[in-house]
Amino acid sequence: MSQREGVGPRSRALNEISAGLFPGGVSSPVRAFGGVGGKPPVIRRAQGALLFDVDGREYVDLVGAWGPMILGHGHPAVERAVVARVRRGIMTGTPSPDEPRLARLITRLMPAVERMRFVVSGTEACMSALRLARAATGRTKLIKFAGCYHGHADAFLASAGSGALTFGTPDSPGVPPEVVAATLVAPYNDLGAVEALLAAHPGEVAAVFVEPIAGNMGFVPPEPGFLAGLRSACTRHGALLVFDEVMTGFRVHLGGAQALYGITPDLTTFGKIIGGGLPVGAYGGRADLMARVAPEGPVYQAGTLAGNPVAMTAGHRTLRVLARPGVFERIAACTSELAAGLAADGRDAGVPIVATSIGAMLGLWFAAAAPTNLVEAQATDLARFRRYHGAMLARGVHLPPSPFEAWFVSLAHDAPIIERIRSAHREALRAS
Ligand code: HOZ
Repeated sequence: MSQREGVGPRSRALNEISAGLFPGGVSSPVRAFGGVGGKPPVIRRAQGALLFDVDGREYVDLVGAWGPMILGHGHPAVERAVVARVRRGIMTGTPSPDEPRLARLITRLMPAVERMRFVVSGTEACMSALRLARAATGRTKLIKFAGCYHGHADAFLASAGSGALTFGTPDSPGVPPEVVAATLVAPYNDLGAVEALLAAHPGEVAAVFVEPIAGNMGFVPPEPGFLAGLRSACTRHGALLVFDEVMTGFRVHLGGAQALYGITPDLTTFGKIIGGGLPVGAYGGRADLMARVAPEGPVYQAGTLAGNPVAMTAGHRTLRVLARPGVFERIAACTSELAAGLAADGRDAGVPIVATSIGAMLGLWFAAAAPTNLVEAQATDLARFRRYHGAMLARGVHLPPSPFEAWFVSLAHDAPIIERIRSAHREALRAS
């Protein structure tokens, strides 16, 4: 694989045009490469595990559109279903058969989600779940974890992960202090801190929101007992437990993190995979809670493009393929083989690396030990990750442009693709 510094001339020219039109030249902050330096390649086409930029350069993709593309780009079954659905109308703003078809599949794979509401993004899903939790409990406060990201609604922009963390603005200007005053923040994996907050605010906490496997401060799994402890603390204190499975849903296990760890949350939020790459989100859970949502109940929430039938179709077909016998297992096996290979290459090169995975979600840290919370994640060798990212891109591997994002593997990542990643990795370790 040839090594190239920086992006090609067409990407550079388009980045310049976009810089004049969009803040940071992008539609979502992390994509600007501010977290790693340099400029992003402008992608023209995607197929399988590969991306092709406007300069004709090819990259192995480990971003997967930040999660949705678990079958790879352009999976034929998804593509066929989407094209057929587009021919019958893109959006009607009416009930369609596509919504219950996807919802029934989700409830089958995740039985704790008895009823749900489709929205258009993960941000909307979390924002709506919070409103419902507050209405159902008659309480205002919420507990979240430092480095977890639940979208960019005001209440969640306290110690937020993802782009907010990458760009050093985990608490955004423009959020009224009184709004985030109701947001209590605990360190991830620290059950004692959650118990202390619940005890200090008796009868005031509506919900505990958690990424059951954190992916927005980098990949940080829960320690044994943490999620079970949250479940029992919430039950004892009358707070709702909300699993944000926007990233983990159908990626760490076919039944999400809740099936993997055997925990039943009161509410779950979704995005990414359930839209197969088209804009979607959803929140759902206990039937008695969902009955409070308008028009059945008084908790208002609505959306012109909600339940878009093309997105419903893409999500349904993606989940159908994923649920075929052996498919999920194959992606998970490939992901753990990749993680083990990256770690072994690190050992051989004498570079302290932690590379681990759960299901089809992977994380790599330049550190001697895996971080268990945000403080430890920030103490890893971030400067080395930045150099490594550039070296991998130059060798044709497209990684998330931030140390604080998880990596996503797909069904299209086969043995030759894995070897391509590892060969670039071995060189990049030496070069960075
Ligand atoms: N915040 C998402 C990743 N954790 C999306 C990033 C993007 O699309 O730029």
